Amino acid sequence: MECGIVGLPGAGKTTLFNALTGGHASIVPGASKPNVGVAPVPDPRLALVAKYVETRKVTPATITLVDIPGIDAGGGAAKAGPLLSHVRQVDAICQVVRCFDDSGAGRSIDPIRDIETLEIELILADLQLAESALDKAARPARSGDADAKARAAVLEKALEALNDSRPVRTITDWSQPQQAIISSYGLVTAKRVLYVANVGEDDLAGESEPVELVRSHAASSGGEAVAVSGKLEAELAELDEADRLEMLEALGLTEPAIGPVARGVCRLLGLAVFYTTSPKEIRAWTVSAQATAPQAAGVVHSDMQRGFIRAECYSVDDLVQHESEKAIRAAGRLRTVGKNSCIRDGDVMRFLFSV
Ligand SMILES: Nc1nc2c(ncn2[C@@H]2O[C@H](COP(=O)(O)OP(=O)(O)OP(=O)(O)O)[C@@H](O)[C@H]2O)c(=O)[nH]1
Ligand SMILES: [Mg+2]
Repeated sequence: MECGIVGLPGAGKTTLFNALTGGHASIVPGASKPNVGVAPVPDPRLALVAKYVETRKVTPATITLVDIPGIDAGGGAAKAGPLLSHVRQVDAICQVVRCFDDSGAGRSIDPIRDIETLEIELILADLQLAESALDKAARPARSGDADAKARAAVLEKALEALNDSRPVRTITDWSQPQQAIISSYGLVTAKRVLYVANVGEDDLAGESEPVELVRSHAASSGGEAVAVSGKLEAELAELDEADRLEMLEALGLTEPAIGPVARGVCRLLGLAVFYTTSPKEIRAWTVSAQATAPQAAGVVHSDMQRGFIRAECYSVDDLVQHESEKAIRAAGRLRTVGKNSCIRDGDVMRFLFSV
């Protein structure tokens, strides 16, 4: 799963990126290149699987983060477009919204102003991309090319929203083929948004009014919101595990920010997690919660999807209760699922296949 980090200059994107990935990207303003890093997704259920199933290696699911330089108000598509080219292919967007005091730099706290300012820039950049894509599709569409006609119709509908200052994600009645077309263009406003309210050290619980404003904005626009102190989290990421846990507890926090951020992105994208086990490796995978068993197999290996026969599954809860795969089988709790079954979040799965 991939997530792009966007926001106005100085919102704290790179600080958050460093905190989440344990990276050391420079936080001097005016960077021109994106930072790319990978963060493991914390998962208590994976730890439980590893507790009961013997293995040599435990591999969590990961989230790839792409931190791009700040997009300025009034920069226009010419400025935002090249920056956004780095996040066209990601699955979701994290929009960092400054809720910490930056009055030293002469900036007041006004998260809704900031959210709307950035959104205008994103809409302008998408407008330019969609218009030029429509230009390209128009001629073959006129001469009867069915594929180009379908693309032109999708782009026209997207442009109608953008011209009306609405993000493309507000269009919710795409057919499945149309959804595939719109995704292929990588319009940033077509992606789901996790708003990250970057709070100061005086509001670690995220209870201040600016954070509430971000939450209600997210709720009313089909997004999600989490409150995180990027600066504090970046400091935490520098500590070793024991010191980090001690400091988290002293601050009244239960876990580092990657937890709520990763869960927020999973909820936004409607993802489920499943596990595979072997003596070599136990591993967590993410897949659409609507996926069938063969589609889940395809996340592990395309051969497993192609040659899918059936899958044997059990829940992590069953594993905790029965303490071994053998005992689960003996208790009749092992389920066999076929090609048309949907997966269940939190299942341990073994795929039987033949190619
Ligand atoms: N007090 C406080 N300061 C923060 C926080 N997060 C970031 N900052 C400060 O804000 C400044 C900008 O942080 P960056 O992480 O570089 O922000 P950015 O959004 O990546 O900025 P650009 O890439 O230039 O757009 C730095 O001086 C940070 O130390 C925070 O949670 N609290
Ligand atoms: Mg930055």
